[in-house]
Amino acid sequence: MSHPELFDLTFAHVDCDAFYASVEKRDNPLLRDKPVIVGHPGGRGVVTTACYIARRYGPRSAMPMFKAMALCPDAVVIPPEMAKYKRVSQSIRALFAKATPLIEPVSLDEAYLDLSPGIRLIDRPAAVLLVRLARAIERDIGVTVSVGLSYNKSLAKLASDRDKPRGFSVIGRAEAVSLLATLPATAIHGIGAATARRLAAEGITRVDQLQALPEAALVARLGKFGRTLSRLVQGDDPRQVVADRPCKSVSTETTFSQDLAGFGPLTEALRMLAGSLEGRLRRAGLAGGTVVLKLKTADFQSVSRQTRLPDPTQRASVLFEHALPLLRRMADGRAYRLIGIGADHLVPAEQADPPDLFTAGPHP
Ligand code: TTP
Ligand code: MG
Repeated sequence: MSHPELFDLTFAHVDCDAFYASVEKRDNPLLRDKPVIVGHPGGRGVVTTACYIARRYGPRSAMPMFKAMALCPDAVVIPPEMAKYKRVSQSIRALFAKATPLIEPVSLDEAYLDLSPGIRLIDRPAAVLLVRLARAIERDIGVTVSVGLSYNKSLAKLASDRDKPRGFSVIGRAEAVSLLATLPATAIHGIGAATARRLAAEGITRVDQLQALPEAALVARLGKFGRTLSRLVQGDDPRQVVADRPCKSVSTETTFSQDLAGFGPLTEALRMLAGSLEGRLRRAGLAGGTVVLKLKTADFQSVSRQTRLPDPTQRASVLFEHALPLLRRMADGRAYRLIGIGADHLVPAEQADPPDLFTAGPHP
């Protein structure tokens, strides 16, 4: 595998290949070279999973079983055993957790992983960790996965589907837009059947056509989603990987006795709060990968802004320094009744604040 951006990309999507069928083959080696369909046999059932051998004959997920059997009469049909697939899914998750705490499962067989330097638990490039993970899953759990690696979630997901089964596919910044241009509109995350029909009614069926439209034209057609879409088709997806585990945030806030406006006074309040946030993080043995600024306007509107830190930290000075530009943008004359600062994307304190040459300090 070679790619100029291989060692810079940190967003991964990992998706098991023909998941339920692979688990059944693992548990019964006699099935290994046979077409296997997982689903309830009989008249009204549908295919839940068709293994890759069965797929050669046409059966697919959600196809009526009678149709799948007509296409592939030799298929071995196995009723699904969800509890088992759930256990396998948890074992896979346990392997992910060795690489990163930031895991966002989407279903039993797929998850996003954030393997950026401030987050990952092993100091190797994401690509290396992913190859190791895929190998470990195959060896220890007995199913195969396909990996997508990119610089955001939707492209990582797109990538994981491009080289199935047992794939490893990379989409870099340099080729994202031109690659998207070759795809059907339905390849874009969020374009479901209904949206696709609406676009097709106007002759729009491909991503390059969407790329050619200004944002306003997409908003006119699709409302708020048009704005998201105009970014997605340019390879731009701001969504973070969100851990499903109670990776709760730590925060602190203060309500002013009188509403406060202006950058100066708000800055002073923020500086105080950053100090108390550091104390809270230290007590909890945690460090924040993201700093969150929260404000409430005089008329009770809550606004929050956040920014990713270069490395997870417990330090008030770092939290403050990164929250300040967020505050600068919000301190536009509006009066605020409350300000707060929080740390999100928490990691154990051991992974925080790599020591540098200038802080040979008192901390052990
Ligand atoms: P998918 O990841 O969509 O499919 P897959 O893992 O079987 O195959 P692929 O190699 O293409 O990823 O779905 C994961 C599991 O979810 C699948 O094994 C069964 C279940 N599933 C359903 O029950 N119904 C469905 O319509 C689909 C698509 C999946
Ligand atoms: Mg799958």
